[in-house]
Amino acid sequence: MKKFIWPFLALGLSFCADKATPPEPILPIPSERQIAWQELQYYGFVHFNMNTFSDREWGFGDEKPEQFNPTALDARQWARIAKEAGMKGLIITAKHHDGFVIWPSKYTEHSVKNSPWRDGKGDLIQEFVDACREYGLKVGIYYSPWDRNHPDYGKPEYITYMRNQLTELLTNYGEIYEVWFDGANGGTGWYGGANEERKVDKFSYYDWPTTIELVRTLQPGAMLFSDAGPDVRWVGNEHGFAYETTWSNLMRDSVYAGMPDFDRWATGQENGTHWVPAESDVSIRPGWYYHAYEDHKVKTLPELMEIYYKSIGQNSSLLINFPVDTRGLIHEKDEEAILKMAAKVKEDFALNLAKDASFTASTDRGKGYTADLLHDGDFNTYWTTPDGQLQASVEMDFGKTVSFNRLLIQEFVNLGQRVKAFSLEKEVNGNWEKIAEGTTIGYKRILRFADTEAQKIRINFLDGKGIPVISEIGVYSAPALLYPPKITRTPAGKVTIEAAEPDLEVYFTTDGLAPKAGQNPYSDAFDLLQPATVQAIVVDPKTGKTSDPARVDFDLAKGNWKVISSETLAIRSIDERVNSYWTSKTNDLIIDLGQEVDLKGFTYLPMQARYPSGYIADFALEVSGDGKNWKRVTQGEFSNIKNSPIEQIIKIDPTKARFVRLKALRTVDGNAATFGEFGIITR
Ligand code: FUL
Repeated sequence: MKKFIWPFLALGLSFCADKATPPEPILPIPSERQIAWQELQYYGFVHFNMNTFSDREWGFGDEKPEQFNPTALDARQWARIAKEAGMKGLIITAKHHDGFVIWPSKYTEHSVKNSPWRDGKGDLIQEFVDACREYGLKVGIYYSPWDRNHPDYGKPEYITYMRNQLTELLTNYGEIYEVWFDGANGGTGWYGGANEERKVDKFSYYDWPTTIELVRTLQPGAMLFSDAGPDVRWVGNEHGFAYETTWSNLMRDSVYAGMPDFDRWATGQENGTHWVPAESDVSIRPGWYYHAYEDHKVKTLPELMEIYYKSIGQNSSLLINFPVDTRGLIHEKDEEAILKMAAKVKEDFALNLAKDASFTASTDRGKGYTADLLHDGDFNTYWTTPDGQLQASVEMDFGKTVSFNRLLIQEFVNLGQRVKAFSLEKEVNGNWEKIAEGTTIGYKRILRFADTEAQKIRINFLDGKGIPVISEIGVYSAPALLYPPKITRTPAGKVTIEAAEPDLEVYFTTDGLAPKAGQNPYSDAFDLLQPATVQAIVVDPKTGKTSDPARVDFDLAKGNWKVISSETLAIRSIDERVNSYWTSKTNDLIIDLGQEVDLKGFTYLPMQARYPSGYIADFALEVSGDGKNWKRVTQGEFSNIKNSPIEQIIKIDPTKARFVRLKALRTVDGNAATFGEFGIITR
C-alpha cells in the first residue's frame, strides 16, 4: 500500500511548490467566528415583548405581566417570512429596557410565566428557537443591560441577575449565533417602585470583560454585538446605512457601549487595532415596536433598496427589524414590503456579466493568485499582486458591448482590509473613461451608477494599506425602479405631487381610496385646506409599471397660524419644510391657530439635520382660549427619540383650543429645544 502513496505525495508537493507564496496578512484580521458570521450578511430582528402591548418604544418598567397577551402568536410565521426574504438568522428581544422577559426565567416574576399567554406556561424563546431551527435560520438573542423594572438596577446585585439570566438564555436553547447588547443605558425608571433616575458608569458598571468571558464559555461561536463589539459593532445610526468609507478595523479599546461620542467611531478606522465589522440595524417601520398608527409607514421598496445598497453594499451586515404586532404576527404590510425587497435584490443581481468575461490583470503574484480567480464564484480564492505592488488594475472584456449599472467587489478580508481608493473605467474608442470610484471595499462593496455601455472595463486599485487582495468582481444590470412620488403642501394649503423622473404619469386620490393608473391624473398643484389623506402613484407609460403609493395625512392647513415669538426664524417650526427648524431659547413654542379647533392631539417632528441638537425628550402640551390662561392637557416622554428622530404623534382627549403651547420639560442633550415641524391633529 505504502509504495503507492509516495508518488502521489510527490506530485502533490510539486503542485504546491508551483503555487506562489501567499501574501502576508495585514492586521487586524477576523477571527474564525467572525469569518463564519461575515457570510451571513443579512438577518432579521424581532422586537416583541411588553412594549408591543403598552404601545411604547421604551417601557418605564412599571408594566404588569398581565398586559402581555398576544392573541394569535406564531413564531413559525416569523421564521417563514425571514426565510422567504433570504435572511440567514433572526435575533429576538429577550428583554428590553422595561425588564419584562419572554421566557420563564427563575430569577424574576416579571415574565411570561405570570401573563395570560399560554396560561402562563409559555416560553417564547423556546417557540422562537424551534421555529428558527425548522426553517434553517440561525438564532440570536437581544438582551438589554438597562432594566427599568429591576429594583437593584445600578447596584452590583443587578449584574449578578443579568449574568444569571444570560446563563439561562445561553445554556437552555442550543446554539446562539449573536448576542446583542444594547447601548442605551441608565436613566429614569420604575426600579421596583423607586421611580427615580439612576445613572450608571457605562464604562465600568457592567464589568464587560467578565460578562464577555461568560458568553464565550457558554457559546464559543456567538458573535458579541455592542457599540464596542468585541466581535461586531453598531453602525452608529438606526437608518440602516453604513458609510462611503467603512473600515472593519476599530480602535476597540477606546470605545465602550453607550459612549456619548460614538459617532466619531462609527465608520471604523483605517488604523483600528481590532477587527470589529459594522452591522447596520434598521426597522421596517419608523418605530422598533409595533404601533398601529405606523401601519402606513412601512418602508417603501426604494427605501429598502437604499438600505440594502448602503449597508451590504458598503461593507456592513444588515439587520432589518420586524415590529411583531399585538396578535403576535408580522404584519401583512411588513411581509409584503420585505418580500418585495427580496425579489428586487434577486432581480438586480440576476445575471453576473463578469461570469463569462475574460479577465486580465496588469500584474499578478503568480500561480494560484491570477485574475481568472476573480470570477470563479469562490470567496476563498483571490487575485493579488507581488509584494510592494500597491497599484494595479484588472481589465475585463465582455466579448461584445453590454449595458450595466452595478459593480460588486469583495476583498479577501481574511488577510485584512486594505483598499483605500479604486476606480472603474470603460474603454471608449481606445481611451479609458471614468464611470465611478470608491474608497474602501471590505467584505463587499457595491457601486451604483447610471446605465452605461462598454465591451471592456477596467478596475484600478489606486491606494491601499498594502497590496490589493481581491476575491470576486461582479458586473450587473439592475432594472429601473419606480419611486413613489413626493407629496408636499405649503402652509397656505397648496399640494404638489412630484415624480422623481420626467416622462412619468402621476395619479392621485384625496378620499382615502387607493390611487389607480388612469384614474384622476395629476397635472397642477391644488388647494387642500381641510384634513385629508393624499395618496399617489407613478406610472411608467412605456412599461405600464407602477410605483408603490405615496401617502401623506394632512390636517388643517397652517395658513392662518402665527407663532407667538419675537424671533423671525420661529416660523420655521410650522413652515411644512422637513429640513428647516427653529431653536427656542425659552424651550417652548406658542402658536395662535387663528380659530378655535377641536384638538385631538399634536405632532412633533424633531429637527432632521445631520448634527442634531435640542430634541425634546419630556414634553407638556398646554392650550388656551385667549393666549393668557393656559391649561396643561398632557405631558410625557418621546421615547427613543435620540436614536430614532421620527415624527412623534401624541393623541389626547379632545379639547377646544385657539392657542397651543408645546413645552420642552427636558431635551435629550440639555441644549435649547429645537422644533423641526409642529402640527395638530383635529380628525
Ligand atoms: C436601541 C433601543 O433603545 C431601541 O429601542 C431598539 O431596541 C434598538 C434596536 O436599539 O438602542
